[in-house]
Amino acid sequence: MTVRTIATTPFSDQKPGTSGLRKKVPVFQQPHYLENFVQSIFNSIGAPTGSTLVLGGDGRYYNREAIQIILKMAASNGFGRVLVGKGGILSTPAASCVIRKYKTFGGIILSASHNPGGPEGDFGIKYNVTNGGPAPEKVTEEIFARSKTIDEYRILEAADVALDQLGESRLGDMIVQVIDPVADYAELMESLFDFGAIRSLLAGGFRLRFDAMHAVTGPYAREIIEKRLGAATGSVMNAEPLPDFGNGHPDPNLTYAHELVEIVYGDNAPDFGAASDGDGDRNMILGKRFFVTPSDSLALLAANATLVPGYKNGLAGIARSMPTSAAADRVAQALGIPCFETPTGWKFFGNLMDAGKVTLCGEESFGTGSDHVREKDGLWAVLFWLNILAVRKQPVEAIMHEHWAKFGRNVYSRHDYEGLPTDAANGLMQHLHESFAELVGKQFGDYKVLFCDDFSYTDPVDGSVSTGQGVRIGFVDGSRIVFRLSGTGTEGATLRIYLEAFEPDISRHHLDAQQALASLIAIASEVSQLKARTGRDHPTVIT
Ligand code: VG1
Ligand code: CO
Repeated sequence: MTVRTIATTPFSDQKPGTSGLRKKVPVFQQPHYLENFVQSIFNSIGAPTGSTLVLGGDGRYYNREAIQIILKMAASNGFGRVLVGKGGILSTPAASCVIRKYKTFGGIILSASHNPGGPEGDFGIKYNVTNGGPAPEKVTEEIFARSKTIDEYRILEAADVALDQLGESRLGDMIVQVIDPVADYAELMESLFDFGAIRSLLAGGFRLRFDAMHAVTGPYAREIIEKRLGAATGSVMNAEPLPDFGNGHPDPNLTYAHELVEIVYGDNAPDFGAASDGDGDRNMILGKRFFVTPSDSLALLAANATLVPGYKNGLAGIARSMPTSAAADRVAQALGIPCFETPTGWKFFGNLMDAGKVTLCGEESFGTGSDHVREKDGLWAVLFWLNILAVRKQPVEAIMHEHWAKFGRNVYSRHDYEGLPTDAANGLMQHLHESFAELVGKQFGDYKVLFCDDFSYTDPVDGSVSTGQGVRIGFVDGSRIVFRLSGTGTEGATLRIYLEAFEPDISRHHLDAQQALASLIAIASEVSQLKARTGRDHPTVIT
């Protein structure tokens, strides 16, 4: 086996977005494209010779090919060992768990998360650091800088590694250790939650459906929910991971998880429904004919955390991304703990968790997690809910209404406009920036603008500053509209409009969010000149 040094030239578009580098599969299949990025990672991170790396992905199209390339490159870049999930599979939270448990130098996760897969679909790659979390901005910036000047990469000339049986094999001077992708993660879940109580709940006739959406969580959910917790066989649906996710869009929301939604809103509905995304880090929570918004879910988990063994001593603090509703802030205030507001993307939570400042974190984009790993964790959120339901023995809807009665309701919705021409989307954001001065103090019906800004964040742990994180329009009554452009898409631009109004009046807590937010939705269109600039007046996806 010989190490080959291959001459290459840079690609100009390898800037990691909100969560790693995501591109269409054919882009990654170009000669040297993946290799350039992987070598740029290795060139930036300075792993000492003999270091251990974790490697796995969500099983989407091109996962296996990419794993073979990365293994051969790791072997020629001084790594001593790679822990790779069997079949090349590791969910994002499981990868984080393995990095932490075995104290490896870092890990590479192959995923484009909730984006569709297949030969014409999306692929992605990201690097996670020693704490198990996504590389912080200073690391991703360094990787991007290296990618712009790269002129060679190193790869071993060798036969492909067998990935389908557990055990160790040698690749050059490096050991490839194929691990069970589920075992360490399942053990961690068992250490946090009261599996006995959840087992009794399920044995008592409580019915649930978990939709793995033909993505990575199938094997995890089968092992944990059906095998260890005893849910009826078939409770986990679409459990077979497929390279194209069965032609689906593995995004757990009311639009894309419609098969589950029909069951949970249909006759003979189960008591609980949940879904996860392509790489297993997102979650959607449903009760019988009832949808829990991710922002409310974070708040509810925080308010009930001490019912769960892993959190029985309470929380150090909570963090939420800026566009996430302030429901969690109200709980934090009641608990007398801090609540941090960070930019979008899980990488901003890592420092807060490492410093012991926060225990729970969440994003409105169906992301919830805690300091048990350093990624958001879909199945963890589902188990957290099940543990609470096992203790409280009330329906999801009743628990949520009780929560609102106590804390008030932050009515919330996000409207996404996908596939916009990039110029139109940039122009709209530019227009908003130019309107700040004119908007402040302006009255729109019942709503008066209190402030406008572009969110920037100073990390309280390392002092790093992140600017340009989304335009906020805050109203006098605490309502809010936020505009952001997505950093995970691979086609045109996606505009996200986040809408939030606080409703203390219990007699209005049952209202549909779109109705309750109608005025804010109209204001958002007006101030952004949405129709004129994009030609659209209706969102692609509403969550
Ligand atoms: C989106 C979400 C963000 C999330 C990110 C990665 O980013 O809004 O909250 O952290 O996806 O999630 P953006 O830049 O498109 O808004 V995942 O499950 O795709 O890793
Ligand atoms: Co994801």
